[in-house]
Amino acid sequence: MNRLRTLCLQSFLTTLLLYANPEMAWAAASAPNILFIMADDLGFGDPACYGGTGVKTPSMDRLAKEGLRFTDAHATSATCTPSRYAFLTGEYPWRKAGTGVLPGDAALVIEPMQTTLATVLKQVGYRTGVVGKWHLGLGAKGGPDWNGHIRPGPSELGFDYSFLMPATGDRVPCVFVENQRVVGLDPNDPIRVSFGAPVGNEPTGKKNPEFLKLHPSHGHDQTIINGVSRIGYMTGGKAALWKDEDMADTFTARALRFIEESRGQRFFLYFASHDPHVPRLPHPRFVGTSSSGIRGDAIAEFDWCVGQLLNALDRLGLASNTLVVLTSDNGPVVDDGYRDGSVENLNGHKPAGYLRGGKYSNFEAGTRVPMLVRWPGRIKPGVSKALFSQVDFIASFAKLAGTQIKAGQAPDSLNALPALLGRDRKGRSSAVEHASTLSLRLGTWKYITSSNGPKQNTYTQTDYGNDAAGQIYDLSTDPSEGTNLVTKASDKRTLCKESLNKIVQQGRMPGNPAPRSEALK
Ligand code: NG6
Ligand code: CA
Repeated sequence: MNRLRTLCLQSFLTTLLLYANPEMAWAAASAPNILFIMADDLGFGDPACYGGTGVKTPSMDRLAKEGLRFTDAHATSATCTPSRYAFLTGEYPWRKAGTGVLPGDAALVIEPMQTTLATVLKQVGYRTGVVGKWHLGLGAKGGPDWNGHIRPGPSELGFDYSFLMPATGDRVPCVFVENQRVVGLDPNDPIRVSFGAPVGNEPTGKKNPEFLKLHPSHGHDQTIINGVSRIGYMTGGKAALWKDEDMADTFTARALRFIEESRGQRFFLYFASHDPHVPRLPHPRFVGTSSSGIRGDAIAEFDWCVGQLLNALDRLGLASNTLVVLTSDNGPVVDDGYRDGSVENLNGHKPAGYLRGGKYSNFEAGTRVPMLVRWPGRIKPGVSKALFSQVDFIASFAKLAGTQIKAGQAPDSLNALPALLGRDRKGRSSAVEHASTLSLRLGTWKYITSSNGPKQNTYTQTDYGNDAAGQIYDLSTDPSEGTNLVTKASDKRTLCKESLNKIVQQGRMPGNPAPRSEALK
């Protein structure tokens, strides 16, 4: 009897707490697991289901067949760090200083107080994990302590589990960090990292090209690790160094373990592949499998990882209750600093498809990326032309999980769940694109603010999309941004300019609630 009374009291108190403190709420009963797969530099034209001819992508094609294939989905930015910052925080990265492409020893750019996708989902009971490329910095001001417990990091941002490549494959340190400690570190061989003066006596690409199995085409000539010279200097940590060729297998194994161990608990897994970013060193079993050189082989490796994850969902009976999203952090690049034959071997494959530009570019291919969304029984398979921005995932997933974001947080994120689920085929009315300058998409119009930068990147051969006079394109008739209508469509230009100025000045996306502090004024 006493036990019964205690139980009743407990459940009464829990109910009371849930009402009094929304942070103790649980996800809506219908909320699915979320498997979020982010490729690195995968282009709009790369997957076969987007018209790519250079590599077979059966797993991505499967997602396209079983889910929604978006044709106008965007990363916020044309490079990695800003794009991932926006994806996790719901804030356009150009609002915050220090969110450009980070060196490998940068401090964490997201404040531990900031709301993130992981904190939102964790607070309603999701088990949250991140596996793969991070590139958002680690540790407090001054950078991470590679030889200790690295704090703050993913756990301070709401992730229960993390297994990271700290920055990029072409930047030191070349070690994995699991739950904020370097994996396999020998305390007698401490790690030192520098992006300024050299540290240690390790060979460098500049001085010792004879040790290289992959040669740089530009930059990337500092410490040599696994026969590849990188950006930055590193010494120590010999036992912990990764082998690039095994990276995809390592990430996949960790991701599968995370999914298996989450059984019975709702999960959010952010799987951030390194493929097909440079240096491209896929496992030997993928080398030569594509018809577009090593870049195609790296995409084949990525597609294999996707297949492993989808198979695991099937095997564990989780597929119908898991929302799968697959996208990329920015547009494609072919020569991004190593002489790996990618340019010579493209064989007619067009990484950006019919779009103009690529990674780093203000043109559409800078930010418009593949996006596949699958939730069996809940999303009708097909193609969606909805304009979508990755900055909207946080508000959309909050809605999906039946929770709310605190006022003032995720200021640029709008609930785009109806678009993700295929019920809204128009999507956003406007979205900001970010490369060397800001652009605005207003429906099918594309406005690029005037910018004096170079026209073309001499190494990557990408059109940057800089023009001092400003640019406006009508994508409904000119999807490849060939005809600048800056003089002819000056009314549209003015409209776009005013809309963009408003978004910039207001500090949040119009339609989003004012920050709490502002609302109280
Ligand atoms: C550039 C690197 C490029 C790549 C990029 C970041 C050079 C010459 N180029 O600075 O190789 O690492 O940064 O890519 O060093 S991203 O996908 O992480 O944004
Ligand atoms: Ca990238």
